[in-house]
Amino acid sequence: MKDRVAEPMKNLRRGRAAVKASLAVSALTFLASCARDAPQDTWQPAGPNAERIDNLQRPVFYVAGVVGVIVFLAVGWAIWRYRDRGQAIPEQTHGKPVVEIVLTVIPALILLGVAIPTAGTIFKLAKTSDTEMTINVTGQQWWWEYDYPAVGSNAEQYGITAPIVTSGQLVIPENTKVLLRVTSRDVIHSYWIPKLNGKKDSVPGRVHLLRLEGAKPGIYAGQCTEFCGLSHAYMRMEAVVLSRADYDSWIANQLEAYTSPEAGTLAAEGEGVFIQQCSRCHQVNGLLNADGTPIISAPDQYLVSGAAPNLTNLMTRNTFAGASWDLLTPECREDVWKSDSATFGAKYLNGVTTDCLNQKDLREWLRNAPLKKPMYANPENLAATGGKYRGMPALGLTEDQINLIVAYLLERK
Ligand code: HEC
Ligand SMILES: [Cu+2]
Repeated sequence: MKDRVAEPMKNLRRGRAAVKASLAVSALTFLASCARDAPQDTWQPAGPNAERIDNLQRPVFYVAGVVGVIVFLAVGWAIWRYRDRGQAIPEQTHGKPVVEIVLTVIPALILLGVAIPTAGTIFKLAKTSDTEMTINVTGQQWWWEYDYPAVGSNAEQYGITAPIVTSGQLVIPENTKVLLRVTSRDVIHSYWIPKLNGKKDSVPGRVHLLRLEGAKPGIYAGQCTEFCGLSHAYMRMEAVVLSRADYDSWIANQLEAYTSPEAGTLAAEGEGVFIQQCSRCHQVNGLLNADGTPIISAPDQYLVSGAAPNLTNLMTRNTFAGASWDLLTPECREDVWKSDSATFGAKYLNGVTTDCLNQKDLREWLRNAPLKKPMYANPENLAATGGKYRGMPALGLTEDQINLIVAYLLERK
C-alpha cells in the first residue's frame, strides 16, 4: 500500500528534475551561442551576401520565436486546465469552422510574408552579371583546391597573368564580387564560410556558382558540410580577405619565378629529397629535371581523387592538410588571427617564418600523415582502389630526410 503512494511521488520528482535539467541545457546552449568570437557564427555576417541572409533570418527567427512561445503557453494552459480530475468526458463536437479558418489564414499569411523576401534574396544571391573575379574551387577527400584562372577580369584587373593554384586558404580582395565555381573530384562535399555566404554543394561533374564578398580584411573560417568519408571532420577551409594593395602583393608573390635554394644549404639537399619523394604527387612550379625540363607531378596515377595540393607557395598560407592544422605556432597564429583589419594584411603577407613554423604538426604529418588524418578504413586493401591512395600515404621518411624537407618547405613562399 505504502509503495503505491510513493511511486507516483518519485516519478513526479524525477519529472521535475528532468525539466530543470533540460532548462539548464537550453540556457547553456543559448549562452554559448552568444559567445562573441565564435569563428563560424552565422549571426555575424562580414559581407553583403551574408548580410542579405541575416536580414532574412532575423525577422523569421523572431516571428517563429513569438509563435513558438504562444503555442507552448497555449499547450501548457490546456494541459493544466483540462487535467484529469475524474470529471465526466465532455460532449464531443466535430470542429468549429471559424477557429479552423482563422488558424489556417494566419499561418498562411505568415508564410507568405516569409516567402516574398526569401524569393527576392535568393535571386540577389544568385546574381552573377556583376562578377569582378572568378575562382575555381574543387573539393576532394579531404581538402579544397583553389585555382585562379588567368582570364578575363582576373588577368586584366588583378594582374593574374598565369594560373595560380593553392589549397586550404582562399585569398580574395576586399569589397570585390568574387564568383566561386564549385565542383568535386570524387564525392559530394559542401563549401561553407558562414560569415560570408550560405553553403553550396560541390558535386562531381557539375559546376555550382557561389558568390563571396568580404567587407573587411581578416580570416573567415568554414568547414565541409556534407559528409564525405573518413576524414570529413578534417576538411576545413578559410577565406582570407585582403585590402586591394595587399592583394596585389599577394598576387605578385604567387607569380614570382621559382628560385632553387642556395647550394650547400640544408634546403638545397631538401630539394633533392622532395623531387625523389614528393614530386610525383605534389607540383612545385619551376622545379626542373636534370635535363632542364620542368617536373610535372602526376597525382592522377597515385591518388583516387587525382590531385594533391600544389606546394609552390606552401608557406604563404598558414594552415595545412584541409586547413586542419596550423603552419604557425600558437603565439604567431594568435597574432595574425586576432589582429584588427588595419594590421591583418601585413601580418598575413609575412607568411610562415622560421621562428613561427609549427614544427610539431608539420613533422608529424611528414612522419605519418594517415596517423594524423585517417585516410583509409582498410589501409591494406589498396586493390579496392586500383592501387591508388586516398589522401597522403605514410612514406617511411627518416628523421634526417624530414629535417631536409622542412628546411626546403620553409623557403616555399
Ligand atoms: C601519393 C601522393 C603523395 C605523396 C607521394 C606525397 N603527398 Fe603530400 N599530400 C598528398 C595529398 C593527397 C595531400 C592532401 C591530404 C589532405 O589534406 O587530406 C597531401 C598533403 C600534403 C601537405 C599539406 C598541403 C596543404 O596545402 O594542405 C603537405 C605539406 C605535404 N603533403 C607534403 C608532402 C611532402 C613533403 C611529401 C614528400 C616527402 C609528400 N607530401 C608526398 C599526397 C601525397
Ligand atoms: Cu568534404
